[in-house]
Amino acid sequence: MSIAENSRAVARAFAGLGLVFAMALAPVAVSAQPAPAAAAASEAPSYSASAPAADASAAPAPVASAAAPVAMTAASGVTYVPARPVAGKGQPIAGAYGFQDQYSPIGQEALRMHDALLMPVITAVMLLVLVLLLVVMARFNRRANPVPSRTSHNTMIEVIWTLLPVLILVVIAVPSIRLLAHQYKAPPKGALTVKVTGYQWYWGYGYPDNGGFEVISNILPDDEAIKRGEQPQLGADKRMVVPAGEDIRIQTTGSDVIHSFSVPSLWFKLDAVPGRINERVLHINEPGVYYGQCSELCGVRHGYMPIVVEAVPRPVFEAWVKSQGGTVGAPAAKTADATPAAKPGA
Ligand SMILES: [Cu+2]
Repeated sequence: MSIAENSRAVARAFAGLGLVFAMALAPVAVSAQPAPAAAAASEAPSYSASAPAADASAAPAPVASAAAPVAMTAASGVTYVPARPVAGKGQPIAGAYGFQDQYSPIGQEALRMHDALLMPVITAVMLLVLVLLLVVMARFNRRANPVPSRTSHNTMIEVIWTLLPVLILVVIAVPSIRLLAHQYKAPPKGALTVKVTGYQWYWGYGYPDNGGFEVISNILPDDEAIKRGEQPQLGADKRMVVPAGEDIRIQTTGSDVIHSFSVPSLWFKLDAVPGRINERVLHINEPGVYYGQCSELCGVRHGYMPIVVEAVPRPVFEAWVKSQGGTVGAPAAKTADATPAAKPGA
């Protein structure tokens, strides 16, 4: 009798929790979406009020004089001028939490999955467990329930607590595997190749399709970064310039130890391993400046090798390539610089 009573009580609690589960799921699913945007909006002004941005409003002209490589004019008349970063875009925001806004199709898909699926599921599971714990503490403590039940099985409950997690995992698995497959998509034929080499402790950006030149990118001193409107420790003297709106083949390798090429706002992270080439597609939706850092502990100056990716329209990119002594549209350039980087330790 007490067994039956007990199992009924637990079943009732479970049914009630199902309701809580459903209720928790609904509002979170709705509210999760606007949250990051709201956070970004509320954080943005506080950032723009800080020193670098105030400097930015003063005049864009000093940048040109501060930046070493100034306006670069190609024969076509299109020029490349290093763009000033926009507060809150492609870089961290002071005091913010959560993901940065995404500027690549993969990033947007992944962030959507996080906001609309993973967070609601995690929240609902957490609330369910919390409520179950509270029910157990209130109803089955020694005072409220002096004679404990000796129930050892309840088929219904066991079926539920087996099936429910399986269903949740299936629901998560479908978009998760789809996202994974999208991230492994091979670059299309003819995609621009940029070879990223991690060095102790700076980055090299090689353009094998454009004559094989390599741009060496070092961290800027804090005062210089601030002068250029960049955040301290995130600014670099040379940027990885790429065309916006097209698939780019990024290949990474390490010259000495393992580094990792990572740009959070592009949902891009790829290890740079000595003696190997890793490859992934990078697609940047719109022009802008996007910041990242080495994300594999690589030595004492690991924290001082920032990544600055600047996406520009195609004609501007070609102007920049020419200004670097590179070539545009000549596939013959492939021979120049296939894999010179790996210098395996003596
Ligand atoms: Cu590194």
